[in-house]
Amino acid sequence: MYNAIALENAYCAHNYLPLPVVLVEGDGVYVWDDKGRRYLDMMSAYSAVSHGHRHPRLLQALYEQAGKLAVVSRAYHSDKLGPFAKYACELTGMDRALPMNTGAEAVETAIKAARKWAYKVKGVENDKAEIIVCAGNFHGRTTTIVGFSSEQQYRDGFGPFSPGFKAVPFGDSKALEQAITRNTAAFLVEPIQGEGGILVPTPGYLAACAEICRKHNVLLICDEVQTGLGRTGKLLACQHENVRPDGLILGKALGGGLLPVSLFLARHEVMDVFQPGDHGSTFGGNPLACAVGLTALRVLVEEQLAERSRELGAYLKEQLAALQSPLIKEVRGQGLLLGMEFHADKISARQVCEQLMQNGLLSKETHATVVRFAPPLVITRNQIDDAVAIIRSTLADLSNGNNQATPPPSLARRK
Ligand code: IF1
Repeated sequence: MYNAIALENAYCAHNYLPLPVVLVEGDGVYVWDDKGRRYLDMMSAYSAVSHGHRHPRLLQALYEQAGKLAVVSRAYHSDKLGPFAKYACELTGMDRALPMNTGAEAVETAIKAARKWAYKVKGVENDKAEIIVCAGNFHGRTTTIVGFSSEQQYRDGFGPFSPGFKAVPFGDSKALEQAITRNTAAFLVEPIQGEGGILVPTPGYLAACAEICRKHNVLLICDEVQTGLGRTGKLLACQHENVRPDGLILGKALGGGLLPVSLFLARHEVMDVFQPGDHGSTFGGNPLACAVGLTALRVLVEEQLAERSRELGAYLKEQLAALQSPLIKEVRGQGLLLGMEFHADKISARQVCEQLMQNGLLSKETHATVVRFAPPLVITRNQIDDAVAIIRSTLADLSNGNNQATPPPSLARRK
């Protein structure tokens, strides 16, 4: 048997530092490693697996469409794109959708739409359009996007960067208003900053931003790649604030945990700036992606995953907040997008993740001090209780200086 980790290390770029576990199978909220050990997946591939691993309806949609027609390019129509775009627009209250594959591509699409809208509709002088973003943002890894990141590592060595972006502090609507000029095309924001450390702004922030944008004829574009599709307890996180943005970016869970599927959605006035030939993608909107994406949206609605996320997220947050470990600084988040921040002088988030893994629970740190808990939205209350029990005993062991805890027997067995 080959050594999977050694092979990756030998033949893959070293742009990640994965936890030392080799996953071979998944089902619902569980994944299994190559030794038959089961883990509770409390990361869900950064929210891409909100429906759980190998959801039967999504698998059926995938198999059926793959057996019929998968990729044709946008040089032709297909019978699957229209129904997917229609349902996505109806659910989100947007007028039109532009299909792409990854989140970063949909963010790039939003940037192009905002700039072209600024020139063609708002009347901004050519090449002067500005987009305001937030400090601590995460919108992807393309050269344009990392150019407006405030994270040094994401930028270092990758310049020169695209001009036309300006950062304001996240959570400060006055700073947004002050930064707006007559050249401002759009404000691009995550309703909750994920990579930023699961940062939830004070209530009223997004609504205030929406008001300011409307007043100054600036587009509000919400990046809901991570917060969207039920993750925070509503279909969209901006719905917590009754905000309807001018542009909306979806990805991750839109692919049902099976494929990369993303959308940029917008109002007519914004999307209508695109003419044939302005933008596109070989794979964006392919029939296979559309069949899976449409089913992902339907399952989300029919299985009431947003409601589950709201109820079970509140329950999980309450349980985590009650842990009272001296290592914990704060528990925060909304719905099933939660972060646990640790005291930097006591322990690193990476150490916590390594020990959680030993004990049968997978998570991932963000920055040095925050561990995220974002399980598939299909998780049950009992499974949340299991997760909390593992987290409790792991933290107890870590604060006693014992980091060789044995896994609870129920999680050590084979499926
Ligand atoms: C990585 C974080 C999560 C995103 C938002 C766009 C994208 C993302 C709000 C781009 C992607 C990812 C990518 C992944 C890690 C990850 C992440 F830790 F960086 F912040 F989820 F929490 N907008 N997020 O969160 O989407 O092009 O990747 O499909 O390692 O880069 P993508």
